[in-house]
Amino acid sequence: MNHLTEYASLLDKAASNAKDVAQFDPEGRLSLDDAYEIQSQSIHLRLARGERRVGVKMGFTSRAKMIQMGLSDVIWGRLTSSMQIEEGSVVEFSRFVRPRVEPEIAFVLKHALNGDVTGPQALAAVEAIAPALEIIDSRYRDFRFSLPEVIADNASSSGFVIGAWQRPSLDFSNLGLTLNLDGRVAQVGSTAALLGHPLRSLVAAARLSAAAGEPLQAGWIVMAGGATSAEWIAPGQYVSVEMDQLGSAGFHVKG
Ligand code: 0L1
Ligand code: MG
Repeated sequence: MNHLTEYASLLDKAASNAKDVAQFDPEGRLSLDDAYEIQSQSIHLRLARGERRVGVKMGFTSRAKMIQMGLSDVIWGRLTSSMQIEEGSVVEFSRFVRPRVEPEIAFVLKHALNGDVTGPQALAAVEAIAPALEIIDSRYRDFRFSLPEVIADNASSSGFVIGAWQRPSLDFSNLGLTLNLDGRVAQVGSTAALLGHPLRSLVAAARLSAAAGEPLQAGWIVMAGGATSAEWIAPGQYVSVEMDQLGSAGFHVKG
């Protein structure tokens, strides 16, 4: 077993058992290619247990966050079937290490999208859009990680909730939204926080997935990235996103 395979197994166990792990590359010496290889191998362990690949999540999609992290590009992770949480359902808090939530917009594709595409080409491949929530849950102790480590850890992705799908005919470039905890507004934002337009995040997803040899497929979901800062979640809470024109999505956290 080489060290990348060992790290993939370590992170897979941490996610499956909701048990945090020590950092293995705190100085960020691993290359980003190696970090994505660890991510890929850890997702293959899930697929080998019967999970299905259902799409892609985009991370660090706000310019401010990208600059803060010293990045010149967004990061991405892989979505599997067990990560999807039914809208309105109850989620056990114990399935996470130290979860946070962020409001997003989700796309579902009707056509594959492969490589460098324009915004209009990306839009033409979209079947529907929906308000969504991503649960991010770093598997590293004390929520401390380097850039290669967070990439290896599937960009902290742990779960996602999607509201009612709607045709992408409305202008979704700048929809106001709130992230609510027990009905109280915790964050206010706009879909414009996603690289200026959420479609840019989909274009980036098409480019990065194709470069990894896994082009976006018809039927896949793309979580376009956090539109506000993330909020910690706690047992007993009802967590929701309300988006102008698109509606809402939410879930309950069971203690
Ligand atoms: O933007 C993202 O979804 C990536 C989040 C990864 C870092 C974190 O755990 O905050
Ligand atoms: Mg996110």
